[in-house]
Formats: sequence, structure tokens, C-alpha cells
Amino acid sequence: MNEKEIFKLLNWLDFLAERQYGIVTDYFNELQWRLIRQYIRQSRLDSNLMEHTLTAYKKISAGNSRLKNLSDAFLIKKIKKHLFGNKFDFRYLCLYHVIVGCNLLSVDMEQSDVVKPLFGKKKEIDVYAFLEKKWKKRKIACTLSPTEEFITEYLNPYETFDVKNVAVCANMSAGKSTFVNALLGDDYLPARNEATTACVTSVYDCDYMDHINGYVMTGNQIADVAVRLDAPVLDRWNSDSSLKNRHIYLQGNLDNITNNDAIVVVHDTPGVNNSGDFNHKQITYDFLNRSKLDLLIYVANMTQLGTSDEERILKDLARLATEKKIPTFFVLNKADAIDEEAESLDEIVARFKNDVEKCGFKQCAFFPVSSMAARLLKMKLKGKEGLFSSKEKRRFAIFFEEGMDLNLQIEKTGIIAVERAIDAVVAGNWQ
Ligand SMILES: Nc1nc2c(ncn2[C@@H]2O[C@H](COP(=O)(O)OP(=O)(O)OP(=O)(O)O)[C@@H](O)[C@H]2O)c(=O)[nH]1
Ligand SMILES: [Mg+2]
Repeated sequence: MNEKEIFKLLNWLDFLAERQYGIVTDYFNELQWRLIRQYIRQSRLDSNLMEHTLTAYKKISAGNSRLKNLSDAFLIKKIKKHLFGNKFDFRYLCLYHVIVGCNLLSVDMEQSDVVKPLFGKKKEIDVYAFLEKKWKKRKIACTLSPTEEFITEYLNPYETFDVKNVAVCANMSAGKSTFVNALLGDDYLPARNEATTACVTSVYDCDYMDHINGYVMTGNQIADVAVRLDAPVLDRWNSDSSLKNRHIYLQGNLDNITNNDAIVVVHDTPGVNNSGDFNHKQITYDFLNRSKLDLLIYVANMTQLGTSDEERILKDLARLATEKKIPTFFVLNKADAIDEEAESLDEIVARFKNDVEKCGFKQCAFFPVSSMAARLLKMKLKGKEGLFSSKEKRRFAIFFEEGMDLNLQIEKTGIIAVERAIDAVVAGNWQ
């Protein structure tokens, strides 16, 4: 089973949940659901996926359970009665969405008992031609454009792109998850001042998304899926130890990292020096050893550099990076907590660089960053400051004084430099 295939399904559910067709919406949703079921059966995806997808779809589409007992034929009759009985252009839009759904889910319209009767004598080509004519007259441009955008921005390119893997690793509480949240410009991944991340969480970059879809696997089984998921769901997935060997897969927009030629996947990993749970080290090292990595990002807690725990992990990672020829970035995190009057960031970076080279790294790049400030500032710039806790509000006021130009401040958090560098590695412009 392939991640892109599951994201495709979740995105389609997500997209459909936003479409409304007045009185026929319930029937249409049920029809789409039957299509999705056909797709899951046909492509032999995990059988759990069906059950979890249905739950997720019901949640977002406020599904009408009375309809599930209707036969395909009756459902189609209802849709036809409402759609074809009137002259609204949007019956074509509805058909168009069925065509898009079939293409997306690789359901052969000619072979599908669900779809074929819906179209009757109308052919796919007639629907396109009709819509194109209307499109030119701009009559339905506002209704059609989100679908067009979905197809051109997401459907067409995403599937053909290569995946580039970026692993984020470090000791406990260095700020890995906060750093990944800063890349996303939101507060999705659980981050706390204790051993927090308990499984690998892989974030697939998708430029057009403004929220997160995802699922959790236990070994080869899908354990749950969610569309437009929020921090509590992720917290639950991350901490539910009854989900053995879990791995969380998310899709969302990593700011300033583009899907031009490839999909960047950032993997957040558990901290390796968790003395309370040695399993965390095992999970992270197993992941690093078995994955094909394009970039390693080591997150160092700038306020606690040079510990013996750090030396151990740096030596292990240097061996891995040399053996597999993986470029490595060092994010010196928590730069906001440094008293620059006592020692400058440059001096600290130079000292750390020396330590890192002694552990066996060559050709690395170093970035002082405040992931916390970057995450808060990005949320503010997106108008999401209403989600700040009282502590975050106080922190924000300390980081950014009243009257500052916030667009300029984002550079100073250091996050943009890392994002540009990741983009350059993926594009092959990094040496
Ligand atoms: N001052 C400051 N605190 C930070 C920053 N980044 C993270 N923190 C704090 O450091 C603590 C640990 O952050 P996490 O992001 O959970 O660290 P982690 O490396 O993912 O930890 P594990 O998953 O347990 O290994 C939290 O209390 C964060 O709020 C930062 O840039 N500045
Ligand atoms: Mg973490």
C-alpha cells in the first residue's frame, strides 16, 4: 500500500465534503462513497481502510445513514430526478465531479454499475464540452475553479513526483517536533518538555493544503484515518501505546518548501536518549537505518550543547551520514534562550561546529533557529493567534515587541534560512 494512494483518497473525501448540491447532496455523497468503496475493493487496499474511511467521511460530510440501505438503482433514480429534472448547470458540475472522482480513483466508468446508469446517454465528452462552453462564458467559473485547481495543483503533479526524505533527529526535548511545527507554521505535532514523540511521524509536503490529513499505521495495517485533523487527534495517535509499531503519516503544507519537482517528506523521530523508554532509541535508529534519506537534520538544544549524550548520538549519526553519504544540517534550536550579551550566537555555532567535526562530520551546514518564535510568528501572520494559550501570548509579546515589522522578523527566527536550504538540497542545488 502506498502513501500517495491513501492521501489521494483522503484528499478526495476532503474535497467532496466541501461540495454542496442542495437537496441532492445526501444522495450524491452516498454515491461518491460507493465509488470510493469500489475503488478500495478494486485496488485491494487494506480492508481496515474502508471502515476508517467511512467513519472519517461520515464525520465530515454529515452522512445520512438511512441511505446506505438503498439500492444503487434507487439512489441513481433519486439523483437523476433531482438533477436531470431541472435545467441547472450544476447537474453537469455534479456529473463532472463524478468523472473527476472516477479518474482519481481509477474506477472505469464503463464498467461501474454505480456510475454508468447515472450518465445514461450522456457521454463524458458531452459533459466536458458543456462545461467548457459555460466556462468560456464565465457563467460557472466560480463554481468550477476550485475543482480545476484541485486537479491541476494536486491531482496531476502529486502522483508523478519523487519523494525526498528528510529525517529530523536528536536527543529528547531538543525541539524536533517544535521545529517540524515551525515548518508547518502551526501547532499540530505534540511538543512538551518531557519525552513526547513516541513514533515516527512523516509529514508529506503538499503546497495547496491549508490543513492536515493523515493516518496511522500499525505495522502493515491502517489503524485510523482522519481528514482535517487537529492536535488532539495527533496526540492520541502518538501516545496510544496499544497501537503497536505505529507510524503516523500526514500531509500538509511545509511553508517555503515547494513541490516543483519532488515531494519533501519530513520525518519527526523520537528522542534517542530517553532513559525511561529505550524503545525510543530503537525506533529512531531502525528508521534511520532502513530509510533512503536525502537529508539529515540534527536538532541541537543550543542551551545544552556538548553533553556526553550528545557526543554519543553525534558519533552514531556521523557514521550513518558518512556511510550513506547523506548531507547533514545542524539546527541549533532555542536561540531565543541565549543571552547574546554573554556569548554571541556566532561563537556558540563555531564551538559546536568544532565538536561536530570531532565526531566525524564533514561538509555540514549550521543554522541558529528559534523554532518556538518561528512557529508563533507564522501562526500570527496567518491570523491564527486566536489559538495561542495564555503562555504563548506572553511569550509572543516577549519575542516580538509592539510595532515591529513582523514580516521582517520571520527571517530573524532563522527558520527561513533552513527552509531555503532544504529546498536547495531537494532541487540538487546544494553543495
Ligand atoms: N525557548 C524555546 N523553547 C523551545 C524551542 N523549541 C522547543 N522548545 C521547548 O522545548 C521543549 C521540547 O520540545 P519538543 O519539540 O517536544 O522536543 P522534541 O525534540 O520533539 O522532544 P521528544 O519528542 O521528546 O524527543 C518544549 O517545552 C518546547 O516548548 C525554542 O525554539 N525555544
Ligand atoms: Mg518530539
